[in-house]
Amino acid sequence: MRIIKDTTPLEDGYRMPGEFEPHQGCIMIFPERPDSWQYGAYAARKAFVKVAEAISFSEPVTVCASAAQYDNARAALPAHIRVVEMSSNDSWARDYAPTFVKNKEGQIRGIDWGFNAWGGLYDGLYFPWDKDNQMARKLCDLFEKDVYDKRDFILEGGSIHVDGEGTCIVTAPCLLSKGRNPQMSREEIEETLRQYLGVSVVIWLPCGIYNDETNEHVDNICAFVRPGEVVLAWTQDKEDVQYEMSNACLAALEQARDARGRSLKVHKLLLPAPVTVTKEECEGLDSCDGEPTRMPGERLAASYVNFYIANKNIVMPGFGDPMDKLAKETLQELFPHRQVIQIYARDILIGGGNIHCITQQIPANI
Ligand code: KQY
Repeated sequence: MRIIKDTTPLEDGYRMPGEFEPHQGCIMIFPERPDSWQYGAYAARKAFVKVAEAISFSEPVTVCASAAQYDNARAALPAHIRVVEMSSNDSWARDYAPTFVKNKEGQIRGIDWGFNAWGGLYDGLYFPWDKDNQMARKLCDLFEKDVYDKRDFILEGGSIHVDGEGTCIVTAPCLLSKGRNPQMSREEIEETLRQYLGVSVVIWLPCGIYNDETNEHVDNICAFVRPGEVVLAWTQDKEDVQYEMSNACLAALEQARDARGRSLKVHKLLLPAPVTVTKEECEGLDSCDGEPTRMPGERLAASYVNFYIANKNIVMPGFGDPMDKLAKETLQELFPHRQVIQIYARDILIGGGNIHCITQQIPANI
């Protein structure tokens, strides 16, 4: 594996493909961390296994597990899913597995962004994060991909969505947060995204999902379903704090033009009723640096937008909410050539993210 420091993907003719483009596989990480996953992570593991199985109908899945969890992961996952021992601090493959880019010949390279647990010592979510930060490079080695060293720029995979045709969507509270790249201006951040993702237009949303502890990652509020079309997390409840937030995002999307000069078609994906964490769930979580990880009644950032687009299916969360059915139908209409599989994901949500956050696609080399 070559570590590339002197050129950028744009200079070398690489771009980040849309998630809806063909994949050669998907990466996940087995859950273990006791202040993220309640009661020994047993329920979370079951949900992760269901997600891995659903994706494996479409594409090969590799699950990384610590030495301590290797036997459990191997026993819990079917034989056709590869398990490799790799240490990490937690299980968010979207955020610290490599972002992969591709050139016209179908060659794939990885990007190793800096990772500091969503805000480092300023407002990060745990310490240390050193093992997470090593994963992109280790995974590029494992998958035999050359890797761009961009550790001097803090970015998580869940904070970007691209259409593969030159457009990237981000949220301002995340990309401009003080815990990530406070020394950089918005223009400098945009230029970095241009150079590394091979995009020409960056669309800035003013916010994400209420109480999303990632500083409001885009992958919980808005996602491309194909070039020119996005889904946006939506509520009709004017009393909900999310109402203004989703409306502000709609206004930004309606104003925007993508890299090809198109206006975006926005499909609204209604949210479930607010999901809050219970006292019993909180009691199953270890404290984080001596502080309670979650407080009973805390609202979790539940959103159906946090789905994964696999080659032949869509793997989306359900919350045991009456809206689950409508959300599934909406995504099925938007992806008529993929089968939508809905997985009960409360046990992933309690960790602070959802199905998109625990997966990272590797583009196909075609
Ligand atoms: O990408 C994500 N949504 C990850 C959030 C991690 C939270 C750690 N508890």
